[in-house]
Parts: sequence; C-alpha cells; structure tokens
Amino acid sequence: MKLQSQKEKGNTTKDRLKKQKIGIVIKQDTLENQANTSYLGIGSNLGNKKIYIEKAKYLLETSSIKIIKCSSYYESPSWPNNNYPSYYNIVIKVKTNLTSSELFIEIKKIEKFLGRVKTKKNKPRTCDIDIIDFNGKILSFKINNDFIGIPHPRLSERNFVLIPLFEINKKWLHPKNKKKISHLINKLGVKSLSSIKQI
Ligand code: PH2
Ligand code: MG
Ligand code: MG
Repeated sequence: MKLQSQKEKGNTTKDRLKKQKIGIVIKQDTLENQANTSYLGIGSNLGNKKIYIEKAKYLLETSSIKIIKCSSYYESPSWPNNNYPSYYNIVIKVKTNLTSSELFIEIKKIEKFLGRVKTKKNKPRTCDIDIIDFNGKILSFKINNDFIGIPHPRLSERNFVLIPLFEINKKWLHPKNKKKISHLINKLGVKSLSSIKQI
C-alpha cells in the first residue's frame, strides 16, 4: 500500500532521481547523509610533510569526503628503505556517499594535485592516501593500472597504520580475520613499536 501511495505522489526513487536531475529537488547533501564509513591512511616523506597532509585533509573535505575523526601525527622511518626521509602519517575516519572506486579516484586526483609523481615503488612522495577500510568490507578492483585491495593488504604489518588507527578506534576489527586491533599491534614486535613516535 505504502509503495502504491508513494508512486501516486511521484515520490518513488526513480521519480526523485529524475527530479534531482532536472533540478526540482536538491540532492540531500554529503554532510548529513553519507552512507559509507572509511578509514584512510595519509603519509608524506617529501617537502613540508605536515603541510601536505593538512592540504590533503582540506582537499578531501572539499570532495564530498567528510572527516569524522583524525589521529595525531606520527613519525616513523621509511619502510622498507630507511635511507629515505622519515614519514609523517595519520589515519582519519571519513564518511562519504562515494563508492569505494569513486573514493579511490578522488584520492588519486588529490595526490596528483599535491604534486605526487609516479616513480618507483616506495620512493619518497609528497602525499600518499590509502584506503585502509571501507565499511568493514572485503573488496578488490582494478582502476587503470592499479589493483586495489580493501582492507589494505599490508596493514597488519604497518605500525604507521595500526597505531594511529588504534588511537581513533580501539574497537576496530580486521575485516578479513576479525582480529582486534590491539591483537595486531601486539604482534608488531618491539623494534617496530619503538621506531614510531607520536609528534
Ligand atoms: N608508505 C609506503 C612505504 N613506506 N613508510 C612509512 N613509515 N610510512 C608510510 O606511509 C609508508 C612507508 C608506501 O605507501
Ligand atoms: Mg601507502
Ligand atoms: Mg598509496
């Protein structure tokens, strides 16, 4: 019955999308109704690292990606080559109406805007934004020449992801093995734990 009456009023999803398209109604905006929760890791080890990360946050906010929580800054040696400059890293919790692949495309645009150039793997970069988690789902897709695995395939080995993530969500569980974040941190080892500093 309800469906029928909505239909009569021209209020079905299809009708609403049509009205949005022709501008009769404004799409409920990104600020209140974001459907998806994601955790992003942001890192920089080139130039003014903190400024690049702050610029990335600003650019995310202006791309329909609302920042809900933000960790402190952490400094850690560049992994695996610690001859490169040290990294600044943060993890943020965001809400967005973008899908995981749309979010990936936005992130790539922001990295490019911030002067990131594609060089060799793990070379110093002005800004790297990685999708750590998207709605606690297990996803994989290919965009252009990039294979994307969500959750981030190497997150369990990375102090610079686990520690800031723990700071903003102590209850976070790994989407694949359902391990607690505290358990993953305990597995890191003393050397890894002592090499990262909150700044
Ligand atoms: N990112 C990498 C490679 N190595 N090391 C640290 N400490 N922090 C990073 O964000 C990082 C890294 C590839 O994206
Ligand atoms: Mg990375
Ligand atoms: Mg990356």
